[in-house]
Amino acid sequence: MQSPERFDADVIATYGRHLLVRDPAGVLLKARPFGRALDIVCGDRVHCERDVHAEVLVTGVLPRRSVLMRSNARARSEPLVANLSLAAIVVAALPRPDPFMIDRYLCAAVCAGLQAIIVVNKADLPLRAEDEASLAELATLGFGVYRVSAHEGRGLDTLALALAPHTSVLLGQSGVGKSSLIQKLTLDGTTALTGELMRESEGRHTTTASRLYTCTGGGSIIDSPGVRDYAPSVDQLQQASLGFPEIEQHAAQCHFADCRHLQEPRCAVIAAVAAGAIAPRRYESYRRLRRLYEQLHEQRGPGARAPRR
Ligand SMILES: Nc1nc2c(ncn2[C@@H]2O[C@H](COP(=O)(O)OP(=O)(O)OP(=O)(O)O)[C@@H](O)[C@H]2O)c(=O)[nH]1
Ligand SMILES: [Mg+2]
Ligand SMILES: [Zn+2]
Repeated sequence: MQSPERFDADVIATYGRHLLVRDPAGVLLKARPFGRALDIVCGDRVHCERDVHAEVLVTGVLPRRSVLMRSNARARSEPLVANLSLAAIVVAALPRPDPFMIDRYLCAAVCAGLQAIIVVNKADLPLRAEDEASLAELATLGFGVYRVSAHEGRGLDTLALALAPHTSVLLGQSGVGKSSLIQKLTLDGTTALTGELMRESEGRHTTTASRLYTCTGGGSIIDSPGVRDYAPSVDQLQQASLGFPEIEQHAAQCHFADCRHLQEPRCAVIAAVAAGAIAPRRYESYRRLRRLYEQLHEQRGPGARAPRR
């Protein structure tokens, strides 16, 4: 019998058990996983086999360089997208930004070893003063803030330059304009707002599955479905700082090695907040994420308590 044709491919999109992969010649092929155990996400690189019926089967996932994860409703970690180097958190004047969600995305990105930036889309609409203030805090911490407008084309060249060296993912609430940006930044994103990964919701198109596109200015970018809420994976968060760079900076000076920076005596983080070196809103965000982190650990049941360090 003729041996099957074997090749490695990039996963462009997944819809349940249906996969879209790109072969070495750049051809998009429908594929399906061979076996139940494979957990495949957009951005994965996979081993493929074309069987006698010319069907493409994915037989294995190559080791991931990076993976962005989330906690699901049962507090288990789930991969969202793989092999990326940058996470772009998209916000807009409307729907109003949720600074705590932005912080959770930033923490997850930092802990996954990714570079993280904020993209403020709809620059044609004014942001509220308090939203400007939280963006200014993030800029101070070193996160790049890019002001763009998919509608007016403003800031897109600068953003394209920042994305060029990377495989990135656009993350953020539904309606901030992720797919609109993909349409402007990519060669193949013309269908991002109308394609098969869309669903009509409240009279507009909303993305239902992640998909990888090729940027006009270099690099690749993943469009992802908007979420109401995002919980990072508890397995991935760094235990001392949960991924907050300014907490990380002070945590080493805390009296207790396993300090949670909540009410422990001689906590350097609490002292830094009191001294004005850590923004109170960011510290509040840290406390909320710490509570969520411990709650997710508890949810996993006895024997799976939050490790103190
Ligand atoms: N004013 C303004 N509106 C914009 C801009 N970019 C996108 N929009 C509008 O914002 C709405 C949502 O855009 P989408 O691109 O579908 O948003 P999304 O983030 O992909 O949403 P989901 O797929 O549901 O997560 C649409 O009505 C767009 O026309 C912009 O730069 N300015
Ligand atoms: Mg979309
Ligand atoms: Zn502390």
